[in-house]
Amino acid sequence: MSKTIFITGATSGFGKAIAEKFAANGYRLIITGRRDHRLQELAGTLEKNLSARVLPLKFDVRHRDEVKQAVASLPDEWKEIDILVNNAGLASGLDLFQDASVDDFDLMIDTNVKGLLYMTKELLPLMLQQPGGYIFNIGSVASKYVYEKGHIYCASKFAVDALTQGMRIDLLKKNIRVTAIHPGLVETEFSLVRFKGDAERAKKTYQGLKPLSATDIADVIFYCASTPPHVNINELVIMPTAQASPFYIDRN
Ligand code: NDP
Ligand code: 8X3
Repeated sequence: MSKTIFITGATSGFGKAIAEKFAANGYRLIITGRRDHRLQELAGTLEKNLSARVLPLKFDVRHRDEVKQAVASLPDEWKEIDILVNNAGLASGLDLFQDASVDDFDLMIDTNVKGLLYMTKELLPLMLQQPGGYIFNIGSVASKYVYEKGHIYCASKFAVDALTQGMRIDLLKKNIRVTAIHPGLVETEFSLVRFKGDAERAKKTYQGLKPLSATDIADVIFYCASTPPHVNINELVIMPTAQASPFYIDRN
């Protein structure tokens, strides 16, 4: 039977590209996010163009009852999950700590940390029913470096890094692989969300350099998932060639 990948945040960016990559390689997909029309559209395209089997599930990872309900709603033939990609996440605002909004703090912690926890806790019992599961957690260079105005976003992604290590340790005897992917500048809707719809400001983030694409990240995740079962890539930090760290970027 085909393997099944469960992807959070598949309506855009990395999640969508991961769905396309794995669908093209014969995986069954469970795609999730809050924007149902995008989920339906992606499912339709992948079914039509790639004959993929796709189950769209609309829910908000911040809401524990929604996560619980989504997992409980899985039909029996969709309960064998091979890969979970904890990708849903966001930055909201880029302001000095003293000027930043507490609502933004809540949004980032609730999505990037608590959402990942709820999702993993709810899906693990299913994944543990068969050997060889794989969890990908999407961190960031913000898991590795703290930059000006990054405070809570960086803290939430440092937490993703710590949780990835903690899961790998605690799941050691369960034959589950756990990998953190830490990308640098990737052009998606990320900056549009961070700057709350200010497209001009979002565009400037990527000006003067060739950023990574969501497809680059999907390719890396597919590579990790394709390694033999005894290989666990603990983490990967991936930046565009024009970026050495959040502080050193070659813009021409
Ligand atoms: P996008 O904004 O393009 O995609 C984010 C995805 O997350 C969307 O599908 C969105 O779906 C989903 N999402 C956000 N909040 C929720 C929620 N509460 N419940 C369910 N789904 C949610 O950004 P990216 O693809 O770039 O971001 C994906 C991940 O990569 C994030 O964790 C981000 O922090 C991380 N990252 C991004 C980098 C970049 O430069 N782009 C670099 C490093 C890490 P919907 O709105 O439909 O719910
Ligand atoms: C997104 C990349 O550099 O804005 O996680 O933190 S960065």
